[in-house]
Amino acid sequence: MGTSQNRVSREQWWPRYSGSSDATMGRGKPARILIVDDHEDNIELLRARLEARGYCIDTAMDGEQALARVANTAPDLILLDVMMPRIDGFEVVRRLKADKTLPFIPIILQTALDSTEHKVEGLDAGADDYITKPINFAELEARVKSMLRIKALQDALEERERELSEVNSQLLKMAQTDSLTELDNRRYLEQRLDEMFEHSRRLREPVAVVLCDLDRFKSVNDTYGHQVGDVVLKELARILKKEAREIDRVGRYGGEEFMLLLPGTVLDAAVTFAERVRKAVEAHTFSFDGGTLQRTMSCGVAAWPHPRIADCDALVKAADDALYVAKETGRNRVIRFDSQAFNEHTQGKTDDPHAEIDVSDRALYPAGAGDGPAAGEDRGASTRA
Ligand code: GH3
Ligand code: MG
Ligand code: MG
Repeated sequence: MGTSQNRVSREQWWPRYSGSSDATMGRGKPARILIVDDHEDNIELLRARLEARGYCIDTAMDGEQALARVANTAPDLILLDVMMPRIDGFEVVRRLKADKTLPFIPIILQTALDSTEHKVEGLDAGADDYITKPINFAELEARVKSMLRIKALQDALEERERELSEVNSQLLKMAQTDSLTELDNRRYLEQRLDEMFEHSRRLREPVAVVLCDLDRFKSVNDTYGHQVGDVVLKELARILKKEAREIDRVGRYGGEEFMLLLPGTVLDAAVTFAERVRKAVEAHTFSFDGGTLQRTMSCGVAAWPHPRIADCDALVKAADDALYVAKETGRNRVIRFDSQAFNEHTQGKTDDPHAEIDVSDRALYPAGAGDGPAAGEDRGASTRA
């Protein structure tokens, strides 16, 4: 049977309040009350009574001063006179309640006007309660306490919301991140590629995918143990991240396979980039507790637009096919989809052996499509150095 064991009890996060004359409302420090009135006598009277009850009092002599005080330090409650020169109490309420940067501050209007009209206007303006002058102190104290209780609940609720939203963003981050390398995980990468591809298609901008796979990585595990294998993967992730631009996405696609998404990048530029990364890995000495080792990496590169790449899945498959050829033809190399080396190796193995490959601008940007690059424009120039 499910018991209350799993349930968060109210007391765990609803604030406790004693209902006594405790001016701290269970928060450990006295509540701060701002008294606003244009008559100093009224202020001093209220100040004396409330201070005697343990509240911490701040004062303002008009609406403008009141707004300035609140902007400086938000009080826990405001006792606000209605009739004041220039900015009256109603206007102060309106402005404070419209300010979304402020926490919830209960406002009790105090007015000499015992008319329903004024009460309604005050409450409509956003005041939380009102009290009529001449002030009955016992009643005022009860209303102050009641408002401070609501404030404590509201603050706890806001705090709880902040915590929940923090936890939510942590969870979201976890759902998108590979825990070992802290790179994007496969699901998130695929999501990003979908978006990137759609964006590229819309704007007729190129997009490239590089798939990388460590060579003979199994032997690292077999020789040095799985933990050292993990160290190598983490280190490789760091190298990839360092070589990539800010706008590129770098992720872990599978065990020792990594994927880079390069927006605005044509095939040539993506191959140059992959070659640079491959060299960086080859030159790197992986250090671990008790030794060092060297590794190489193979890469497959593909880019859109390409006559044989119709969609996102085809783009990934093209990069994967190229990676396969890189492995088959000796590892530690970058193979470009549709290159001579690729085609020689895959001849007779393609799904469509009659497919003619035309990589001219005409094929990539058919006449009438309108948005192809202008004559002489270097499509690679905008991509990477
Ligand atoms: P190839 O050059 O053909 O890619 O050879 P390889 O040994 O790298 O490839 P293979 O697919 O035979 O082995 C991949 C190895 O990667 C096997 C698997 O145990 C290891 N691996 C996958 N994920 C992890 C991981 O998170 N940590 C560690 N330490 N090893 C992993
Ligand atoms: Mg007045
Ligand atoms: Mg491998």
